[in-house]
Amino acid sequence: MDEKKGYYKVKDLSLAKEGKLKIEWAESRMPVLMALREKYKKSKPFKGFTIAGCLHVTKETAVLVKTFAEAGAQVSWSGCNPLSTQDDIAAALAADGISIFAWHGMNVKEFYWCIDQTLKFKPHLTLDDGADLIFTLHNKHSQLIPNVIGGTEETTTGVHRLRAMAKNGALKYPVIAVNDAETKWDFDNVYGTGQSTIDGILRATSVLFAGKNVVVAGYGHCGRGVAMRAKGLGANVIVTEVKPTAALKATLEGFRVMKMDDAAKIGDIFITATGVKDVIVERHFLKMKDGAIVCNTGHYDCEINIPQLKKHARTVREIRKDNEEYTLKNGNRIYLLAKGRLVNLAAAEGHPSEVMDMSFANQFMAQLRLVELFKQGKRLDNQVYDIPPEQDEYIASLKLATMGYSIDKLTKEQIAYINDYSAGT
Ligand code: 3DD
Repeated sequence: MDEKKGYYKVKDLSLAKEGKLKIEWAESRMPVLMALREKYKKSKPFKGFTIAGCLHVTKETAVLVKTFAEAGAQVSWSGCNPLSTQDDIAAALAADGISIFAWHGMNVKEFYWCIDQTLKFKPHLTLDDGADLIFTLHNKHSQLIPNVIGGTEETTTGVHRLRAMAKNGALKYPVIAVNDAETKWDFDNVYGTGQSTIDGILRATSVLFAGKNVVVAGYGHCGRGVAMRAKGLGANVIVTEVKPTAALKATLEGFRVMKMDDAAKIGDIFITATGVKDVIVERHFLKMKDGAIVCNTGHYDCEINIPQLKKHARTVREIRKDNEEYTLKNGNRIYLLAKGRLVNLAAAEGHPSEVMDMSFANQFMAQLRLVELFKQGKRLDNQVYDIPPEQDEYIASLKLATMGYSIDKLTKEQIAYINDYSAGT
């Protein structure tokens, strides 16, 4: 094992061997990102640049980190959720000389300590999933901002936060919204979240989904994926929403739609995917059936009001890994998974490698664009930018090719027809 003396903090370096194997497994299923690694490992465009990242430490993230390092970057890294770090992966990255500060089960103080350590490397680039790093940089280490040429943001919640910062003129460097790339949100958020959320619930409960009333709060890209996969397992899916168009889409997909106040009485498994706080609160807990399972797959742990659940609990015990049994004063038991944090990453391994392949190809190309602009003496404004559509097409084409698919091409005549507005009936 190539243990370089570096500055890092992980739970147990002896897990590195196991983590290394999992990373190789992920590399074998991330052909687009590996093609980018192959393309840039000689020219090393990131040489001389430091990237500070704050994103779930999973086997897929490790492939991205190693790709940045192979492309010449110095990388410092922390996890973006106290419960999502895979300790064997963190150990493997540390053993590879990456300055990583992450372990499973850290408290909030330790979480921000880890972010602070990554900033000691004075990054030129930041990479966020939920905007905690960029927010900490702006509010606690603003003296480092002149050194930063730009950043990227992985998730919906983070992009919302950054667009609000930019609108208030508070954003001090340009950020590219990787989340908003079609080859990210329409695949990672839908198919990734759909499968990994079910994965997390099954690992924490091993319950039968068929025949169960599964209540999905939020019918955005993530909720849509979860509802689709729960239905595939034979569940009766109920959707709750606040957005009329989203609720309407759910009804046309054949899902029942109702208020949480009504769903609380009949639900067997509750999954929040809204990005909003207080989706399930005390009045809902008090209506729930004995044995109801409650979990969240949104980025932050604010969607289920846990203090209110605790307030009504007579006893709490961990009945199995990532599964706490709250016995309420009314005698009913409610099972909270992964302490209300995102169940797909806290109780499982997050999205499958195949779908993170495209999300992280977008991350790599967005960071490369920032570096290339810098080298040309250009700098974007302090705004949040979308991924260019041609990048989406490029990544989707690469992905299709690695899957062995080929597609048709528009002829010159068809292109002319599309551009010829005069052609009518
Ligand atoms: N996210 C889900 N699965 C992940 C994995 N296997 N590795 C790293 C991050 C992972 C979170 C992303 O889906 C992110 O895009 C989000 O939170 O939206």
